[in-house]
Amino acid sequence: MMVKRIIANSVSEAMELVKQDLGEEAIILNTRQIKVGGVFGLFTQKKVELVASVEEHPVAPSKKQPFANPEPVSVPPTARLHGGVNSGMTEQVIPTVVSFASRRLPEALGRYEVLLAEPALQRCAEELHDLMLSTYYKTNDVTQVEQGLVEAVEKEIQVTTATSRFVMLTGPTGVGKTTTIAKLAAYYRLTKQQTVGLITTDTYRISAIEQLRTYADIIDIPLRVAYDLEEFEQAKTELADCDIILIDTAGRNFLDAGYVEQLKARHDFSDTDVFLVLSLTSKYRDLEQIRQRFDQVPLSGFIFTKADETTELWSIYGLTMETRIPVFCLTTGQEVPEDIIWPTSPEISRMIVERGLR
Ligand SMILES: Nc1nc2c(ncn2[C@@H]2O[C@H](COP(=O)(O)OP(=O)(O)OP(=O)(O)O)[C@@H](O)[C@H]2O)c(=O)[nH]1
Ligand SMILES: [Mg+2]
Repeated sequence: MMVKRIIANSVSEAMELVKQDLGEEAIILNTRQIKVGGVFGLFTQKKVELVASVEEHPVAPSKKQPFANPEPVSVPPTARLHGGVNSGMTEQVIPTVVSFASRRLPEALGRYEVLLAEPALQRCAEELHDLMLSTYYKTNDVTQVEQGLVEAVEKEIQVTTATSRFVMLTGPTGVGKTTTIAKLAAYYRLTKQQTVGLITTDTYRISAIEQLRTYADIIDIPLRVAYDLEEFEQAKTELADCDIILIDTAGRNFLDAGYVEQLKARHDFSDTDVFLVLSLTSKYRDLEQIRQRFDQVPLSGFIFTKADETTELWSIYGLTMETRIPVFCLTTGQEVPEDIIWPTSPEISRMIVERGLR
């Protein structure tokens, strides 16, 4: 039996090298992440170490340029047959026949492949691919692969609460800002027993004011309408006694470059938690652009709406990973006040992974 130790930048690279060196019948004995190089722990590079073996007659290496130099390793006799490897590695070793038909995932992980094509995951697809492969080869257990994904997602997602008395919702047209304001107002008023005030600066449409007035009347809380920055400041002063003041804004076409400028002309963001409301039914590329428009606004968090109207939630992961902006809440339907949730980071991660694999 020939055993080789390969060091490469990723599991898929290492797999490619094994294939070239040992052929299609190679058996993966172990994979683990290692750090190489560096001085005093600085500037180290993350690499993947993979130990593979082949029974006999190894296939001649192909003429393709390898990604990295495979290093032969001498393995004690006890380590030579299935399951006995102990080359100073602590990971569990489960020999697994490698399918090298393509750089796709093994058949057992077929349903995970769809994830790698998700637009929201393009920047981390390779990392997730490697994670899934190495977990699978280490454990031979598909449920462990799912758990590994949940944990990887969880690391990137933070949640937040509103810490200011003033809470403003902004975002593109029709995403559910006003409906979410009504849900929040009911939550703070009825569940948390707080005094709540509403301000709307959406004066572009009469119906927008009426929509919020209806909710204000039902919940029995005051509403102020502000047409400019001066009235906005005045409304804030008038509602100063309230525990929490929710501010609704007009939705605008996010492709309009003046959107954020107009918003800034009508609002003062100091002492205010500004939440960007995004619909999960939007394309990921559009969500990224909307978020970029808000670079000049200090965002306290995201509110993701219409979680009930989509088959996947990967945008939450993509956006929070890119921006490090936390999640405030999710909305899950049109019903006021019930269709709003405040999941924890592990709950969001599980929702994302489970929905994506349905
Ligand atoms: N399915 C679903 N529909 C929602 C959700 N939240 C809001 N909606 C619906 O989305 C539509 C638009 O909601 P609005 O609250 O008026 O949206 P908006 O962002 O205030 O819209 P503009 O002020 O016009 O920019 C309404 O039909 C809501 O019932 C949700 O979580 N799920
Ligand atoms: Mg509205």
